[in-house]
Amino acid sequence: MAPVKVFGPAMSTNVARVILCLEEVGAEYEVVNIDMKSQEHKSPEHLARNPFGQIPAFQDGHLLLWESRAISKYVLRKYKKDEVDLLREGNLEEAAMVDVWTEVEAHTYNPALSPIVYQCLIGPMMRGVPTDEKVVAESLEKLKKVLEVYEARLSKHSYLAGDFVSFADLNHFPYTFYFMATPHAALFDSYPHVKAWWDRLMARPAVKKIAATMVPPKA
Ligand SMILES: N[C@@H](CCC(=O)N[C@@H](CS)C(=O)NCC(=O)O)C(=O)O
Repeated sequence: MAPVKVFGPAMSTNVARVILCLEEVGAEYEVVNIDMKSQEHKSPEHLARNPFGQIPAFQDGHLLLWESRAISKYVLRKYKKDEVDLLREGNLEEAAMVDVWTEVEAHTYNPALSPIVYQCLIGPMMRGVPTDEKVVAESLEKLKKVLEVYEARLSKHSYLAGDFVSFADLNHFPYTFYFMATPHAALFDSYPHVKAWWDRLMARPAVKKIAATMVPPKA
């Protein structure tokens, strides 16, 4: 059977989220690079895969998907095994907690943390746009409040959804990985349970493998 395809530069955060899930479940896959500099993501071929002209896109035979979190869930459902069950859909309460913390990542954590990554790394290093320190300072204040909630949660459970690793945790990997290359990485040291959780995630073989391919732009 042809391997599933992920379209987009592997180093890109939302693409890395999908690739990490493919690695976690041990699926065979192919990464098809999309050249963002030449606007390939806005080409008719790519718009047929993702009508919003963004990366990632994903193909499994006739099925075309976009939105990295939705693609990731498809991958985790399709390749679920007893020993790799990252959505816990066999248990209503556990699955609900995975959903809760997956939503928290998308709507609370990421909006606080990702502007710092854009301002400190992606803008200055890849697009020649200087860091807006006001945006960074405001985002850091938001992030501290979010991390206080994470610290409380992770002082009671080893992972976000409970005492089991899940998609809710893995979902945090790409942006947090790049955050750790910003001058503000030490912020996590103030939240020991969050830091220990991050270190546990970084020790996972699939995470190590993907991290080795994602060289952060130099700050
Ligand atoms: N919510 C989408 C966001 C996708 C997204 O923002 N992709 C960026 C790259 S990381 C992109 O394609 N940017 C180019 C554009 O929007 O034109 C997802 O999770 O897949």
